[in-house]
Amino acid sequence: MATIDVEEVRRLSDLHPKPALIRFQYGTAGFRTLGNTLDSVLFRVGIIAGLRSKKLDGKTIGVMVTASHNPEPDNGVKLVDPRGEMLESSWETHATTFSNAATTEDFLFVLDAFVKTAKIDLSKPARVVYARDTRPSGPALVSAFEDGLKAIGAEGRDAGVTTTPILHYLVRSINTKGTKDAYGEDSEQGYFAKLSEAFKKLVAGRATPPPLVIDCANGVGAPAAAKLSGLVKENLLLVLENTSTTTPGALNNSCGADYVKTAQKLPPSLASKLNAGQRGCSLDGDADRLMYFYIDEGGKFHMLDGDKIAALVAAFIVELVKTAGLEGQLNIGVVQTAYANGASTKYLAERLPVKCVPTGVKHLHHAAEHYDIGVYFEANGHGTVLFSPTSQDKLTTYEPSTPAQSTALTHLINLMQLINQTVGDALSDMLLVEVVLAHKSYSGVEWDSLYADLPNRLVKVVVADRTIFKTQDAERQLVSPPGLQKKIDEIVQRYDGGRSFVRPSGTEDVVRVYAESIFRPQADELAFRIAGLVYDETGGDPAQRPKEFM
Ligand code: G16
Repeated sequence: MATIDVEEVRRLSDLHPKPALIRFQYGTAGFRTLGNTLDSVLFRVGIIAGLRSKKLDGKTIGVMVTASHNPEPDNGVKLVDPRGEMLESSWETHATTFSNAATTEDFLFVLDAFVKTAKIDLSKPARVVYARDTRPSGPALVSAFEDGLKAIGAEGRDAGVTTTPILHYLVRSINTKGTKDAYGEDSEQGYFAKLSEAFKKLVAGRATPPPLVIDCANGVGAPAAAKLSGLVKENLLLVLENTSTTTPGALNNSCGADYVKTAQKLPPSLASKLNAGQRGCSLDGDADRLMYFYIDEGGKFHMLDGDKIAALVAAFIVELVKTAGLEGQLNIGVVQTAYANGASTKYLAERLPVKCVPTGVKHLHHAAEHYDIGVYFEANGHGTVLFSPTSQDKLTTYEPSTPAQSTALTHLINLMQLINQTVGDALSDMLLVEVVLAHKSYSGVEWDSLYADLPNRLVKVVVADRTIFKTQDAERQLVSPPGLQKKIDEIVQRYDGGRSFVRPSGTEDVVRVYAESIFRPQADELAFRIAGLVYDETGGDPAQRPKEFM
């Protein structure tokens, strides 16, 4: 059995020393912090990606270098398992352990122990495909990562600068190539061809809608949306805004999906770009989240978030399944998190089974796999639809008995091609929304009127140490710091239809506070009160004490 080339690992590891005093953590979406502290993490991720591939008999593992919605100085990295899904959670712990070994010698010790306990056959091949977003810190981090691949003898395929969902697509396509589960051609071109062809079939014969304005967050979604635009222009005109991928500091700055969701406002840069009633949408920095919006005749901003996307899409799929004659034969369900607006949960639960899980696509994805067709969306616009192997078999072998059944069935089959089932994908989701709007002849107004959102507010609180915050019940209850949940409950009960919860972010050094109520001023006040309580009880940066934000 082959062994680790200890001298080579030592030599390369010495080039990527771990900074003292920083404790890294594989969080909600991998490692994420200031880009200039991540060099050693990237080197070690290269090694762990190689080991993961060896452990899985040479299957290709994905690695994405991105900090998604975070500001530009941040960066991050996450691993993608062979079917394009997030890394198995036990390996998240191993990745954290690797990243925190203080010295090269400590790292060699941890590495050797892990190879033995995980019984990794080092003679197996290792294959890794990787990509990065447009952040300036990306190239140096990729270079550190490549040293990690070299140290473990893994074969790397550089997918260049691309979106997170495209990287997930590539992983699955590479691993299923030539099998009955082949997912698509393993190239960016193959991805765009798959999506655009399915989209064209789904909207054939429908009226061309007014142009859709896309806020690309000045990130990697800009070049990707430009490629897509050229392929779908006969059916859908895309107007790309915030495409400055090389302007320092522009990424996610007062634009993008996270800005829209948190500020509940139109990005200022779009103020003169959107006519009344016209649809607009925002991507985030790596194009895995999507928020829609429109401005009404009175100039009021209306946000169509992940919950509204889930409602639109789930209702459409239920209708198609029924029309196809498959009602009762496919079990359809929706997965949300505690951030889902109470009104959306009510709307969906009246029609379908709805499950609530902790934040993080990995949790939603796994829960959605329990349905034949699982629709999952986080309120922040991150989500997709999964068709289980059973439903795929059923849909492809079912024999419709009427022309209407046949048409609905064809639409469902094309939807399976259009939807990126590996992970939330802003561009795929955008085409999906456009398909439903075209089929239903909905503008943003009709879509928005499916249900009325309960007024809500999301606030970030900078505290001294967010690791003291521990939750239970799908993050709806705090168990630590002790006694804080009781105080939250006491405040919440004073508000009509009040609901609030507090949880530590897994991607930013903050604690998040969510609040909703049946009246706008109360939702804002509740969020502010709870944020103030969290700050006062746990200590925080005085300059960052939550201020009134109405
Ligand atoms: C990531 C995850 C999402 C999560 C978000 C915020 O999104 O993929 O599932 O909702 O972080 O997580 P947290 O509240 O723990 O910071 P992205 O788009 O930043 O990769």
